[in-house]
Amino acid sequence: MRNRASELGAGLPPGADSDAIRSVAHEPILVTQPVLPPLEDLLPSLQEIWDSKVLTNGGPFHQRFETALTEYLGVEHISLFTNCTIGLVTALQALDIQGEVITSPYSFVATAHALLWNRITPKFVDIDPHTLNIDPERIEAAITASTTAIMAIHCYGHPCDVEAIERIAHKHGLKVIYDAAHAFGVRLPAGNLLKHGDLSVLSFHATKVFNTFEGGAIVSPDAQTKLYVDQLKNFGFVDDVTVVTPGINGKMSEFNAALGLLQLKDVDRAIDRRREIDRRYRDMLGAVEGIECVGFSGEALANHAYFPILVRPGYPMTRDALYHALRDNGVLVRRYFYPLISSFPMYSQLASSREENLPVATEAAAQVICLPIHPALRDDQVERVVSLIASARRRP
Ligand code: T4K
Repeated sequence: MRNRASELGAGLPPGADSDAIRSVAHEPILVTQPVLPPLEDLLPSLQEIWDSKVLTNGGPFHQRFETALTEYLGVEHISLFTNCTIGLVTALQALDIQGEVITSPYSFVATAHALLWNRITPKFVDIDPHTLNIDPERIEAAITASTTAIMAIHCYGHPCDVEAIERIAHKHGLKVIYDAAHAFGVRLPAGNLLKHGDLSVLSFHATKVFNTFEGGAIVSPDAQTKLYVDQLKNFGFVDDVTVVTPGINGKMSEFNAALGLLQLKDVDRAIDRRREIDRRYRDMLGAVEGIECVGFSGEALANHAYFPILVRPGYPMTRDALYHALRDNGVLVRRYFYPLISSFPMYSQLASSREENLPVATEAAAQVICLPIHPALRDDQVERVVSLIASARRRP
């Protein structure tokens, strides 16, 4: 059997680089790693929770974290959630979305599952080849009498073409929900990304730029919508004897909120380190034939949540060969987002799931690899990843 690990690194000239790679060959490099505060910094908050015995249901940490987040994110109305997926399900309920919703197949499966959980039919449209976000030009042709909304994803934290999407939504009377799971801290040159659309939903999962272990939030445009979202995430209660809507339990606990409050202090530094890593990758991979870095380059407005590359036909190996070779060398890269959501069995029968409807997404899913990026990633590890990619040899 062919030794994939030896195919990478075999093309390196003898010397420091190849020696370094060989010496760290089995140190695993994770695609991401959560940022955590020093444990002792969290202990006073834990003590407060233990003393008060208020563990959940909108306690003091929940309220403080919610306020701190509105300030950090520059939005007025935010509702904390147990995770982004429940946030997406609730957002659809809050806007009373039914029928068909236009969305992208190039995302984490939770985006479309939130639709199915509401018995809404996803209508997949293709993506833009540069941003890998939903292509606004494809949306209009997919609108039918049953279409009620657009669910767009700021994939990898790269902003959607919000102006174009909202023009179409306005013209056709559609709601817009942004799956902003990847978009914490992303800024637009003008305005606030999270103020676009009817609702935006964030994720604070362990693998995200900003984490509360598990967690998420819905950004609402006004106090009335936030109030309804808050009722929906608390079983529909408005007071202890009145239930106005069939809500769910989407509440964030005091532990997660206390952690979030602390995490906010360091998130800018974490994003700055991600930006440095992004720049290093782009500088070094720019010269590698057949490797294309996705998204916008190290500009100050991005959060650098992911570092996706596309392995084009000009590269000496296929995407999957590179993926396995990197993993065999301890670089635990991931293929976000392969397979396409539209290919999973609960979606594949839909007419919009046909491959010929989704050529750009199909190609991206076949070529993408997300490289390791997180604040604890060292420069020598970035160099090792790049050296492995740059040293691949074409198979005879
Ligand atoms: N919408 C979009 C566009 C999303 O990407 C997601 C989630 C959602 C909605 C839903 O958000 P949440 O409901 O989760 O808030 C991960 C995450 O579980 C998922 O949150 C995320 N997107 C998705 C893209 O990736 P996996 O299966 O790749 O994670 P896992 O466990 O393999 O972790 C990846 C690496 O991270 C590991 O190699 C090691 C490291 N890791 C991970 C965890 C969980 C740690 O070091 N510590 C940890 O605790 O799904």
